[in-house]
Amino acid sequence: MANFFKRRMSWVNTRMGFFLLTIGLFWVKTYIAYQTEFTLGAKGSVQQFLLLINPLPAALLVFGIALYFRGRLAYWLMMIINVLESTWIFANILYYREFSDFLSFGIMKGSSDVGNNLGKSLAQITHVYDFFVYVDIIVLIILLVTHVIRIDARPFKRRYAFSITVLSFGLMFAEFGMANADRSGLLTRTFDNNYIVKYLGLNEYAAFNAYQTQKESATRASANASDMKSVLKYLKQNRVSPNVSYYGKEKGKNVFVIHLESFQQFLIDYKVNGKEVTPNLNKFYHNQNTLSFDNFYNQVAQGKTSDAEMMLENSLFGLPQGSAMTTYGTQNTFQAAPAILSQQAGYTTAAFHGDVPSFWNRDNTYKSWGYQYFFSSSYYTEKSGYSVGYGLKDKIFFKQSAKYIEQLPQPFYAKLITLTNHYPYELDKKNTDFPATKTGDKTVDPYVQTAHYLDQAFGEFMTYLKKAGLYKNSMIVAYGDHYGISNNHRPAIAQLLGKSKVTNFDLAQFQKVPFMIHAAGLKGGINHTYGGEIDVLPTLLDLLGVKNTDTIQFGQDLLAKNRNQTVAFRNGNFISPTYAKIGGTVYDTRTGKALSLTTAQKKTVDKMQNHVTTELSLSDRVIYGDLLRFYTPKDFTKVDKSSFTYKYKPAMEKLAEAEKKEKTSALVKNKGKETTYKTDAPELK
Ligand code: GP9
Ligand code: MN
Repeated sequence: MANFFKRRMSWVNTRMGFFLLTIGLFWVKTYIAYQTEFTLGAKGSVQQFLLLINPLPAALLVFGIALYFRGRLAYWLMMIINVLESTWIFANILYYREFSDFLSFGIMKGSSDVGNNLGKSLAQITHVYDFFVYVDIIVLIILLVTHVIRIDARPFKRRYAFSITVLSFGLMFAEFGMANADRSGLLTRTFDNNYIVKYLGLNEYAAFNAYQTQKESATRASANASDMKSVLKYLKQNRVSPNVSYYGKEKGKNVFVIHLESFQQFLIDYKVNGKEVTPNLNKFYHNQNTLSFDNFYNQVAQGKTSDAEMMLENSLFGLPQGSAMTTYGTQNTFQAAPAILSQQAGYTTAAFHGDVPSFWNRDNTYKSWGYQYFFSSSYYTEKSGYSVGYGLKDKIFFKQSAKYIEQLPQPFYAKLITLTNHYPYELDKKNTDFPATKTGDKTVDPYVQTAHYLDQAFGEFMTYLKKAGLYKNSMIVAYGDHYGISNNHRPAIAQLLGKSKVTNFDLAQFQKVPFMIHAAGLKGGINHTYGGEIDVLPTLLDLLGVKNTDTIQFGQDLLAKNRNQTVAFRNGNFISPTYAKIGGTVYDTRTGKALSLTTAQKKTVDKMQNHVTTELSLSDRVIYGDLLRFYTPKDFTKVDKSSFTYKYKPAMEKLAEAEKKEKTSALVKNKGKETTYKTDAPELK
C-alpha cells in the first residue's frame, strides 16, 4: 500500500509537481472561502464558471515567481507566498464578516479614520474555522520536513518558469475578456468590490484596488489649500440669493427623498392604450402643493445612480469616468446633506436601499456624508420571490422600510432608493398588470411595466405616510436619477415619442427626469426653469431655511430669481432656455432646429460653454484633490466617520436609545402602535 502510494505520488517530488500541488490546494481553499465566507452572488453559468476558475491565473503568476529561484529557496518562497496570500484571504474574511465588503488599501491606510469602524475586537469576530486557510500550508510544511515529499534540488529551467508566467497572463486576459463581456465597464465604472472578486478574483481585486488608491493618493498629494481659491472665486461670482417667498417655508419638516430608479420625465402623464403608466406620480406631480419642474435634467455619467446621489447630496458633479463614490467616497472629506442637516438642524439621517451595502461603495461613502443609519439588504426580510435584479422589489422594500422610518427621531432626513424599474426591466407575471409598449424593441417595451409597478409602490407608500401622520409634517421630494432607455434605442424612442425620427436634440430632451417637491401648504405648480441634479441641494436647504451661504456647492437654488439656467451635461454639452449645444451642433432650444450662428450668437454660446467647462472642471478639482479638507464652512464640523456603524444590532440599539431619549418618532407619537402598511404585493399575501 505504502509503496503503491509512493509510486503514485512520486510526481510531487519534482519541483513542478510540488508547485502544482501547492496551487491546487490554494485554488480549492480560495474557492471554499468564496462559497462559504463571501456573498458574491454569482448568477448563471458564465459567472459561476469565472468564480470557479478565477483563483488560478493569479496563483500561477504569483506562486510562479518561486520557480525562478533555485533549490530549497524555491520551496520556501512558495510557502512564504502562500502565507501572504492566505493572510490576504483571512483578513478579507474577517473584514467581510463585519462590513459585507472587501478590504481596500484606502481603508487600511486611513485606519485611524475608518478602521475603528471595526465595531468589535478582532478576537470577537474571528472563528476557529477561519484558520482553515492556513491548513494546507501546515500540511505541506509537515510533508516537507518529514521528507514525505522530497525537495527536488535539480535546477529548474528558466524557460519553464517563464512559460508559466506567460500562461498566467494569457489566462488572466481570457478571464478579463469573458468577465467584461458579461458585465461591461467592470473596471471603468467600478460598481462594487464584490463584482471584481466575483469576476476576476481576490488577487486581481487587490491589484486593482492598489492602483486606484495610488491614483487617488497622487491627485490628493498634488493638491493644496490654495487650489480652493479659484473654486471660492467662482462660487462667489455664481451665488444667487434665495427666493424670499420660499426661503425657510419648510423649516423643521421631515424630508423624504424618493429616488425613482431610471425614471424619465416623459413617463409623467404618458399613456399606453389610453391608460396612464404612472397615475400616482401624475397626481403627485399635478398636486397644488407640489412644486414640479419640467425642464429638469439628469447630469450623470458612468457612475449612474452614484453620480445622481453625489450631485443630489453634495452639489458636486460625478466624475467624467467611473464613480466618485467608489473611488473617492471612502477617503475624501465631504460636506453633504445628511451632515449639514444633522449638524445645523438636528435631523436624524437615514438611507434605505434593498441592495447590498457595498454597491457603489455606499457603505463607506455614506459614512463620509454623515448618514447615521443605512438600512440595506441585511435589514430586510428576504424570501424567495421578494427580489428581482439588484434587490428587493419596490413594494416590499417600501413596506419593510416603514417599520424603521417609524422609529426615527423627528425631524429626519430619509432617502429611499428604489430598484425595480432598472434595466432590463424584468418583473414576474404576478406583478405585471400593465400593457407593454409595442415598439418591438425588447429592452424598451417592458420599461412602462416596471415604471407602473414603481408608481404603484410609490402610491402605497404615500397612503402609508398619510396614515402614519408623516405626510403632513414632511417635505417629500421625488426624482428620477437617469434615463431608463439609452440612446442606443433611437427607433424605439421615436415611436414612444410619436415621431418619425429623433435628432440629437430630441435625445438631449429625453434626458429630462422628474423633480418634485411636495409639502402641505407649499405653493406648488409647474416651474419651467432649466436646471438639473446639481441644483437640488441648494434648493432644499433654502426651503428648509438652513444656511448655505458659504458651502462649496456648484448648483443654484431652482427657485431663485436670476439663476443661471445653463444646464451642464457631464460630457460638456449643455442645454439652456435659448441654446443647446449637443456634440458640436448648436440648436435653438425653442424650435429644436440646428443653427448656424451669427457672430453675436456665437459669443453667447461661447460664454455658456465657458461656464459649463469651468464648473465641471472646478468640481472635478474639488473631488480629485480632496479640496474640502482645506475648507470648512462656518458652523460645520468635519464628519467623524468612525462614529457610524451600519451593522444591524448596534444600529437598532441606537434607535431604541434615541427613541427613549427624544420621544419624537412617529411610533412614539402613535403611542407605540405600528401603522399598518397596505400593499397588494402578491408575495406578501
Ligand atoms: C444598485 C442600484 C443601481 O444598488 O442603485 O445602480 P445603477 O445601475 O442605476 O447605477
Ligand atoms: Mn440608477
